[in-house]
Amino acid sequence: MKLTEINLYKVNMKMKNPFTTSFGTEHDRLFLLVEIKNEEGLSGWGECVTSEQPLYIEEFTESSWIMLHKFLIPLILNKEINHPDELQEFFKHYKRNNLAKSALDAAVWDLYAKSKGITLAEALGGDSTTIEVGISLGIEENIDTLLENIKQKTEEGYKRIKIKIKPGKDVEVVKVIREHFPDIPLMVDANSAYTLDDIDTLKQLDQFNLMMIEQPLTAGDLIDHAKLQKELKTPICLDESIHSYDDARKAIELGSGRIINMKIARVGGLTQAKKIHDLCEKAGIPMWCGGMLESGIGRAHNIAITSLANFTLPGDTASSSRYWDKDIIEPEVVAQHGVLHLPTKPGIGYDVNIDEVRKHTIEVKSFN
Ligand code: OSB
Ligand code: MG
Repeated sequence: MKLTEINLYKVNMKMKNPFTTSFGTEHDRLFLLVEIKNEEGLSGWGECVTSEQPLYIEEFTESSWIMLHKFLIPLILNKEINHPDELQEFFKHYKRNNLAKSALDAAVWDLYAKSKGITLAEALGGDSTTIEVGISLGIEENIDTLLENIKQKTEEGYKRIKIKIKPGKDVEVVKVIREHFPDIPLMVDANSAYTLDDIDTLKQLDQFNLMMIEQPLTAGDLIDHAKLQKELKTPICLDESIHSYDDARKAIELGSGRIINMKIARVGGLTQAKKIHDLCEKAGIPMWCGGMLESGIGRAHNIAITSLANFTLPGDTASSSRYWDKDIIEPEVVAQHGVLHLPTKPGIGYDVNIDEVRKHTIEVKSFN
């Protein structure tokens, strides 16, 4: 198929509630959408899940906007491709910028699946028809607010609760949660807020029967994560550390963690995500799909990849209503008792509500 038209949207959506991690608070999502059309007029969609500031990763919305229109889109516009994997060859000389690359990769995968009349999950080789979802809860000033959030989400049936931690809001917080909820599947995510100097604090977390501790140390610290894992009973899960197949291979070889959080965008798209999935499956490393506070478009891609066999742990792909008053896809994503049914229509399987997209769009660039 030929990629005859590409539209790049800069979008600002207001979140229902602010979300606080160890690196800051997000109130709104300023991100990008990509629409790619083929010669038959079919549209594939992808989401560039950047934030306004480079806090989670070095990319940010303005940097990806430039990366996409100045470098990446011209490489693929009007090119004939047979399969989305071919994008890797086009992009290979440009370093990193995985979130920007992933937006195009995801749109081409959606378009490819639609052109074949199959679901994105089928195109990726996934066979699950339902997936289990957990929920990620931000840091709260007031512990009672957090306890109330946990109670509510547990009652809604989410399959595991993840809370964000940072120095000073860790052991005590988890202790109080365990007093109220001794048995819920619980995990913590530090977003790189600690160093090996904090090992005593991190070791104290071992007493709370946590499913895992996500990304305690800095992204590049595979060696320090390996040292830490040797000292902890609780499995370490890597998020920010894994940007590529090679990162995953090295992390597994070093023993830097026992679980991997897959974020499609962080690894540069679905082609890479699938390769890393297959590697982890062979190595016996369980995975789950992480979230980046996506709109329904990014969420749909997350749901599709989670249908692959090695996604054995509940992911962060919660209902649209967790984040948005109104999502930009139809129907919206709805988890029932922590379970989502894979959509059955071709491609991402949800319709993009273009009026709703336009309502939130602050800038568009079109290429053909
Ligand atoms: O570390 O997984 C993370 C949100 C933004 C940036 C990083 C992370 C997160 C989340 C929320 O944990 C996941 C979600 O619900 O989309
Ligand atoms: Mg994380």
